[in-house]
Amino acid sequence: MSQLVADYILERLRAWDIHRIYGYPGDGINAILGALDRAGSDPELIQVRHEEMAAFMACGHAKFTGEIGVCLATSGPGAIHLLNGLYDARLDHAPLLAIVGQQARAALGGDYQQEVDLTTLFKDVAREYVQMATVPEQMRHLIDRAIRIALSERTVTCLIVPNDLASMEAAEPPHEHGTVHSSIGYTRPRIVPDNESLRRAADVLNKGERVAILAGQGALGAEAELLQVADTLGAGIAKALLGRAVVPDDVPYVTGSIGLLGTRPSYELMTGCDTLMMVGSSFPYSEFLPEEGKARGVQIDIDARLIGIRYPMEVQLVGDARETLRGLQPHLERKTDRDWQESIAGQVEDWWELMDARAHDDADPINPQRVFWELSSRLPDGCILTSDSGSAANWFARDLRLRSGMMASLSGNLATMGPGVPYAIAAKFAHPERPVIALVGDGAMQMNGLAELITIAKYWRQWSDPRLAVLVLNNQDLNQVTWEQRAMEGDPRYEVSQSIPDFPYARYAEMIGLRGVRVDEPDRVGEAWDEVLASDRPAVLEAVVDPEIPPLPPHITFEQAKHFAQAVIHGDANRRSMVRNSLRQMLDTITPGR
Ligand SMILES: Cc1ncc(C[n+]2csc(CCOP(=O)(O)OP(=O)(O)O)c2C)c(N)n1
Ligand SMILES: [Mg+2]
Repeated sequence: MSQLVADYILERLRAWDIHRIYGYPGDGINAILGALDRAGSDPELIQVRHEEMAAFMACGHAKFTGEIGVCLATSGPGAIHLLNGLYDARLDHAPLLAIVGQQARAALGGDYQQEVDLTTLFKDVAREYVQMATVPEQMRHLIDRAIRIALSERTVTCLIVPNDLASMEAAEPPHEHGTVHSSIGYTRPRIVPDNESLRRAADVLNKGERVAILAGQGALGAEAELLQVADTLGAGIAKALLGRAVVPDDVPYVTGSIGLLGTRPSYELMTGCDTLMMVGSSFPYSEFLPEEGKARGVQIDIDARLIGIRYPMEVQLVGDARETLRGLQPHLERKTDRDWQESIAGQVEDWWELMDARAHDDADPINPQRVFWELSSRLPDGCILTSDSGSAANWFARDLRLRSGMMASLSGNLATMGPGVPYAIAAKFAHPERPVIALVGDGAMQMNGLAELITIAKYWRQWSDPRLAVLVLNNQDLNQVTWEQRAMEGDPRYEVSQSIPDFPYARYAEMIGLRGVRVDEPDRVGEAWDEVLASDRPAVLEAVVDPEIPPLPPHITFEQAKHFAQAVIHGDANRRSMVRNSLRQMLDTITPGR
């Protein structure tokens, strides 16, 4: 039976075990859409509101499954819209294939309508592989290579398909000179360092008296191994944001997140250690790592390009985190002196008490930390959390006690606004039986989250467990940046850029058939969570929160305190409540000696 190139593309995707595509139509991909229609629902097309969201969803799919995510957009404007989501995937090493349409081959180079040089446009974000198909015989290896390269390099690849080509008859490459004969399939190799390197690493770790472990997303799936190594070494474990769920927060020596959004115990762990082991992380901020020369370094990463670039490492182990930790374990000696780990555990305990106290600090009307504190004890088993960029990311990083079996992600390296809701949608499609919770600011909701609620309203009935809660922090402010302006520039809040309009998030949710709960009293936050987490359909929890609660770093530097004071002196419009609400919090975070 004859088959069009478009049908062939889908058949090949199926052969690669790809069954879902996030996309948006346009005449550059009409042939592919026709083929999707003929294909029934394998692969199924999930229709989004905006192509950037399709890219975020494909990225979310990759992050929550370990599989490749696929998105589809039309030529010109559709392709351009994908870009930010593709960069999000690229920077966080999520494998993703973007399929985009293009004008007919005969028109290319003719300043034709919607003609954009897509190969050049995608050359940076998909630099490992971006190709435009020109003849049907090429299609097989273009797909095979785009997928295999995305998976093996954990990156973004792009396939550009001119619309006339997609509706031509499909053809396999003939057995002759100048053709390529590819095949499907990718098996992740077992990558482990040699024994000599493991022994050298163990020697460094055994000699250390105060070992700190920093784990990132590369350590996902290595929970047991990390905890065993940390136990043997009497170490503490701090987590990079993308590794938020690598080890649970109810382990006494897990210090939580690191960095600007991190915890004080993580900061102390890094500044107090004499040996640092980084596992599957490329956490960028050196001021949160030990000072050069103060600690010996061991690093485990699957990608040699990412080793030894954040802190000088004495032993570099290129390998899979779990396998490498397993290989390391027999060489490690159990530390008899447990003081270091016990002191870490003590700090962690104090920290959680501080979080509790902070969550209950007065605010007008609700302290955002209270919203997360109330959620923390209510997190359903096996839930998946997504966070947007903004103040929510701080509380996501600090205030939630994740348990084993949960998943969590955000835009780690690009730190873009917008992925909170689309990641959550992708999580529901990938794991319909698990409750999903998105933590999003009102700015991000207005940027795109509100529109993607429509996607949720369209699809939620397909999910076996309908629970998808979207928390909106209604503070009528682009708060994270407001605080950055204060703390980093010493500038007062710039009303023109920072203030955003109020919007009835909960009522809007109700209007489109979802559940909507609005809460503006601190003591009602708990029941509001109970309600949305028990809802028979996706729900928006709109929490009216105080923008004057500082999402400050765990250690505030003298410089930042000075800037903050300056902002106040310069007449920050909100200074009275700001001073009342935040000075105390700031003081209890100042690190002695800084
Ligand atoms: C696409 C994009 N634009 C701008 C920024 C800069 N930025 C980071 S957080 C933020 C404010 C987010 O505001 P909102 O979503 O309301 O969250 P809040 O901090 O107020 O809780 C901005 C503007 C960004 N990270 N990404
Ligand atoms: Mg806001």
